[in-house]
Amino acid sequence: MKECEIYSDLKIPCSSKIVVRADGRNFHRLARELALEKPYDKNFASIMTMVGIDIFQEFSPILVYIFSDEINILLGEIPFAGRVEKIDSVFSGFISSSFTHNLLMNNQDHEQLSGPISFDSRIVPLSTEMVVRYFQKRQSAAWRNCLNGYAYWTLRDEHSSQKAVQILRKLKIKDLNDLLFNKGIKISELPSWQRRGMGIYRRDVEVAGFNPVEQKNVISIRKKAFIDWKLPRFGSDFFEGLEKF
Ligand SMILES: Nc1nc2c(ncn2[C@@H]2O[C@H](COP(=O)(O)OP(=O)(O)OP(=O)(O)O)[C@@H](O)[C@H]2O)c(=O)[nH]1
Ligand SMILES: [Mg+2]
Repeated sequence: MKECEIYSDLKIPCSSKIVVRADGRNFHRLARELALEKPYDKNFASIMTMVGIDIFQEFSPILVYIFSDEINILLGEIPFAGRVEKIDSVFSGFISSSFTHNLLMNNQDHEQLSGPISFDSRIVPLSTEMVVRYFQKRQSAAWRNCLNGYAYWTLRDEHSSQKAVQILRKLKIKDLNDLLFNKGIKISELPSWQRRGMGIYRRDVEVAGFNPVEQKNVISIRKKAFIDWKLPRFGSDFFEGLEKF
């Protein structure tokens, strides 16, 4: 029956980088089950970054970019000989499992969960020039998500969820800003990770060690995966500074 596995030979085009983008399935429900803080829950965001660290250790990507329940993984070296089905299935499986593992390790009561947690996954092949534009777009989505999230929960003080969504649809960015400002929320003063998302990438860190020959403590510089909670706005300079880009 091998001949029926018609997608198994599907491969990523040569000479492109790829982003694997994963998204939590039905996390609206999961947020309710875990009683996450609205619109942003730091503990949930932290668990998402732990998934990012697991991805870093397993697949050595250039960058992992996270906001809400979305994880973007920029890979320079394409794994599994570029086989699309293999990459998509392994990444979504790995991420679902890592998320559940980290959630439970962080004292989350598993009885709160109504069932298994899953992430979907898709592959986006990109030329090097398109990478910056791709991540700028995702960061704009993070910003929109932030505005909408605060505006939605502000409207929910007075309206049903259906009505709040209906009002939200009609509001332009300026109206959203005004709505939040009138409620005393200064959107530009919200934590950076809520407005711009979180990044994980390798950078130089100082590591303390002991030199047995010279019998003294030494500080050396190592590249280590680092969680950036205060990302800048994405631009070429950020990507040119990344290892392996
Ligand atoms: N309360 C709370 N909810 C969050 C947080 N981060 C993500 N979410 C929830 O996750 C959802 C993510 O949006 P979507 O991916 O569009 O919705 P989804 O329910 O996961 O639906 P599918 O991805 O289509 O399966 C948001 O609508 C929120 O309900 C958080 O920090 N706090
Ligand atoms: Mg989702």
